[in-house]
Amino acid sequence: MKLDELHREFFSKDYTFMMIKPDAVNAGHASAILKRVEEEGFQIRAIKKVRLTQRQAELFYAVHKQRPFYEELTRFISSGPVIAAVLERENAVNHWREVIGATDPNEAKPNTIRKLYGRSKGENAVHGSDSPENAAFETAFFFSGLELAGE
Ligand code: 3AN
Repeated sequence: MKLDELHREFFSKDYTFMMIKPDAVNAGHASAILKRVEEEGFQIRAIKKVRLTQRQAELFYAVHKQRPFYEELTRFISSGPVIAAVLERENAVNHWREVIGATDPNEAKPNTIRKLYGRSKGENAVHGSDSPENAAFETAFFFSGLELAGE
């Protein structure tokens, strides 16, 4: 069975991967962000708090390897614990990206999570997958089949 077949077996709707970044965890915004997740109609299918090593962060963000902020980004993401979760909902990827808002909190719409809790382009409180393919990769990076399918 391919990984995407396992995911299809586990989820009945679309899903996305989200992460509350170290800035928001450290500032005590995690519970407000998770409340918003539920208010937006997402079901939290898996969740964990974990501190990545810089090497693990480099692998997670490998698609951004050539970007000038790669080193800064991976150093920041590994600077403290993150809360990673898999969220299920219709149109999950697009809806979560609307809820979090633009990468730069200054450009994010009112009431988006990055507008409310972000500080800068790097320290912008949350992550959201940008496509169903990346949601599958990111989910598999953080959560095993055992964790997804456990009772
Ligand atoms: P998004 O997370 O909105 O899809 P991307 O794909 O442009 O944004 O960037 C990936 C990650 O890199 C973002 N989560 C963001 O925090 C970080 N990032 C983007 N631009 C910068 C920057 N100029 N300086 C530091 N970090 C950045």
